[in-house]
Amino acid sequence: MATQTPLKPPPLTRPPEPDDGGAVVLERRTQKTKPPQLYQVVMLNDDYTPMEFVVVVIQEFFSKDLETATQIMLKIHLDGKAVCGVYSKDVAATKVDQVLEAANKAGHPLKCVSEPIEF
Ligand code: TYC
Repeated sequence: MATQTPLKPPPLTRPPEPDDGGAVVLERRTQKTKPPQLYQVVMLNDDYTPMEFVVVVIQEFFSKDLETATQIMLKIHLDGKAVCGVYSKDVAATKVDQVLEAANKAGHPLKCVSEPIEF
């Protein structure tokens, strides 16, 4: 009876490391997925929109309580702009649309923009 030679394992791409536990890593990949880009919604000051309207908008669309909304409004008034919230791209764009639509309806020139956050 002819003895069969056992199948040879494929050649290693490199010698096994002492801590391999017998496993052979054929290829190491660097992680490809990045966390999604976040966007901040920045509200801008103007000379005409009433402070009370801005406070209500910040409360309603950015889920802030009265005190926080008032602080953000005052920061915009004093510094020219302030961040109202940080979101994914789509949600930030929706917030901007909601604010601009509410301002247009009320006849106020209130503006806000969304911008990618830089780290
Ligand atoms: N500057 C406005 C005023 O004095 C108030 C205001 C605050 C307007 C914030 C816009 O985003 C704004 N009536």
